[in-house]
Amino acid sequence: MNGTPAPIERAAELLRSARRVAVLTGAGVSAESGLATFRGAGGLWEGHRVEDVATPFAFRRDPELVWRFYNMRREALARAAPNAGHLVLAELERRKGAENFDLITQNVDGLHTAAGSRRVWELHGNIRRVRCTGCEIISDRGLEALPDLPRCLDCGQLLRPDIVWFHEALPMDVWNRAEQATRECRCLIVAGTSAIVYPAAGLIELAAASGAGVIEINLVRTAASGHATVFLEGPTGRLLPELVKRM
Ligand code: BV8
Ligand code: ZN
Repeated sequence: MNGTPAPIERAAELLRSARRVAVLTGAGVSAESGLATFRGAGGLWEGHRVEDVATPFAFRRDPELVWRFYNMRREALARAAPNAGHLVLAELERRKGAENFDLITQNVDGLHTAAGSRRVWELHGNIRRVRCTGCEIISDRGLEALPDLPRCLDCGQLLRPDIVWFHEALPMDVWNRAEQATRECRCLIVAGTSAIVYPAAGLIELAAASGAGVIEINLVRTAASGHATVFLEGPTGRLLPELVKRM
C-alpha cells in the first residue's frame, strides 16, 4: 500500500473530526432488515412501477390497489426489526450529542426511531400513520392490520397513508430542518440510497457545496457518487458499524 489511507480510514477521519454530522438514508439501510427496496427488484410491484402506485392519481383511480401496496408493506414491516446499521446510527447520535446530529431519512418504515435514534427527519412521512382525506386527522395506527379500504371513524371518508407520494410536496417544517442540518453539517453520510428522488437527493450536492465531507455507502455507485469525498462499497449493515468503530 503506498501510504494513502484506506477509504474506511479516510471516512473515519472525516467523521471523527466533524463536530456537526448529518446522515441521509434510503431504502438500502432497511434491506438487511428484510424490507424490499424500491429499485432493487426492478422497482416493480404487482407489475406496477412504484412511481405509478405511490401517487394521488393512483389513489383516486384505484384506492384498493394503493392500499394493497401499503398493507403489504405494513405486514412486511411488522416482521422486520432494525438491523446493525440502524442501531449504530443511534449510537453515533449518542456519541456526537443530539444537538450535533441529524438523521434525515427518505424511508417511511420508522426503523431508525425503533433503533433508538432521536433526531430523525422523515422527509416522506411514516407508514405507521394514516391521514383522513376528509377531516385531515392524522393517527398513528402502528402496524395493526387495516381493512382493504380503511375509513375515518369521525367523518366516514377514506383514510390514506400519511406518506408523501410522488407529485406531492414534502412537509415544509421537516424539509426546512433537513436543509438547515445539511448546510450546517461538516460531514454527511449518505447511506443506501440511489439518489434518484428529489428534492431529497439534492441534499447531497448541497452538503458538498457547503464544504461538508460526504461519505457514501452503497453496494454500487449512484447518481450522487460524483459528490462523495469517500465511497465505501458494501452493505450498510456491515460498513456503518465498521465506520463508527474506527471513529
Ligand atoms: C415533488 C413515499 C413537487 C412513497 C417516496 C417526473 C414525474 C413526476 C415527478 C417527478 C418527475 N421527475 C422528477 C419528479 C419529482 C419526483 C422525483 O424525484 N421522481 C423521481 C422518480 C425522478 N419527486 C416528487 O414527486 C417529490 N415531490 O417533487 O413535489 C411539488 C413541490 C411543491 C408543491 C407541490 C408539489 C416527492 C418525492 C417523494 C416520493 N415518495 N416515498 C412510499 O414509500 O411508498 S420516495 C421513495 O423513493 C421512497 O421514500 C424511497 O426511499 C425513495 C428513494 O428511493 P431509495 O430510498 O433511494 O431506494 P432505492 O430502492 O431507489 O435505492 C436503494 C439503494 O440502496 C440502491 O442504491 C441500492 O444499491 C442500495 N442498497 C440496497 N441494499 C443495500 C444498499 N446499500 C447498502 N447496503 C445495502 N444492504
Ligand atoms: Zn375524517
